[in-house]
Amino acid sequence: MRINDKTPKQDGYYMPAEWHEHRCTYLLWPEREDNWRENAEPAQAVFQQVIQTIAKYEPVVVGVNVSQYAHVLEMNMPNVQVVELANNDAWIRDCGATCVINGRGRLRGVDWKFNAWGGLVNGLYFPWDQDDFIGAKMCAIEGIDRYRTSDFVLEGGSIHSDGEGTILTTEECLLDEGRNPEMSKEQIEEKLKEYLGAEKVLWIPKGIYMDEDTNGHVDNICQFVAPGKVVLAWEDNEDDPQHERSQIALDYLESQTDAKGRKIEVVKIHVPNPVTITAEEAAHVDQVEGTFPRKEGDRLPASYVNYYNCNGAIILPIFDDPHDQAAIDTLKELFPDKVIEPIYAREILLGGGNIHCITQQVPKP
Ligand code: KQY
Repeated sequence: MRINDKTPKQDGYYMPAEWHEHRCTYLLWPEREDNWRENAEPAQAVFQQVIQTIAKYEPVVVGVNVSQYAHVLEMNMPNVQVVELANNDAWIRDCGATCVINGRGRLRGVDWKFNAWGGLVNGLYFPWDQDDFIGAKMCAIEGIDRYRTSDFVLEGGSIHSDGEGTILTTEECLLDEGRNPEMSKEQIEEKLKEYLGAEKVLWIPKGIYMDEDTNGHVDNICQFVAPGKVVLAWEDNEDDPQHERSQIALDYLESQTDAKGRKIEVVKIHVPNPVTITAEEAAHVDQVEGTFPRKEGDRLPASYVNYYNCNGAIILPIFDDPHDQAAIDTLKELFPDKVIEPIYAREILLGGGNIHCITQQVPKP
């Protein structure tokens, strides 16, 4: 398939909202032992649950390194296609293509340059070469043309689109020195508008507390639920460092309008109580030079906002926490026509992200 020389905006393409109907969802299969404990087996069990849950609602494509291919193929999961897709880790939200559509039933992919969340400045592992091919390979499998941003680093978890011209992101992530240090905020904003076919970018100052792996991706703190309406990860306790971050985001969002001039309505979803790594969990992750060690007591960036909005369902991470039910109830009110599918997702969180980070939608054009 072709690489396009212009930008999606110049060609009349834009990123639809996540609730736009999907053709399918992509995931990658986890296995690296310096990120996932106990040979990644506990994480694989939860990934399998996520895959099978999404597959009840839409087709799923799972990309697997050759070493795990037979294992995953033999699971024989209905509505799931298993493809060999070499990867460095399993975060396809970030290394996969962002699909864009036009108003005439066509689909293309944006293949962002990927540098493992900060390259040689503060990236999480080296090399990341296989991950950087995932966007191109997704486009090849889907048989769609792509746009490649060779001079611009971005991960899909750092953006959300309302499908009507507005993009959400965070300053903490996009202005971090590990991605595009030579570019100004205005130049970065211009890239987002060109490659996502958007008119306006809303810059939330900071992401979730301790989301250090991603430098504060927006998909852990805020997500559109409709044009002009978002959910925001919230913390009532003023003594918890999350409170100030959420309050700053709330003040910012309530002071803004979107691309169509609408005020932003904010629905709060309280975060779970602090989730920290146990000694047992820390002990069974391989310590490798060049990757961030997992240490007992480290706080994890737990948030319900990192849910995935697929056809007919919300795939929601839960944490066996007193706040789980409120998150379920709030999302049920926001999406009365969808099934809320809660999944106990601590094992994904231990790897540094959650359900939104491990999924990537291909919209139905
Ligand atoms: O949350 C994400 N989008 C990715 C997190 C990567 C963590 C690697 N340890």
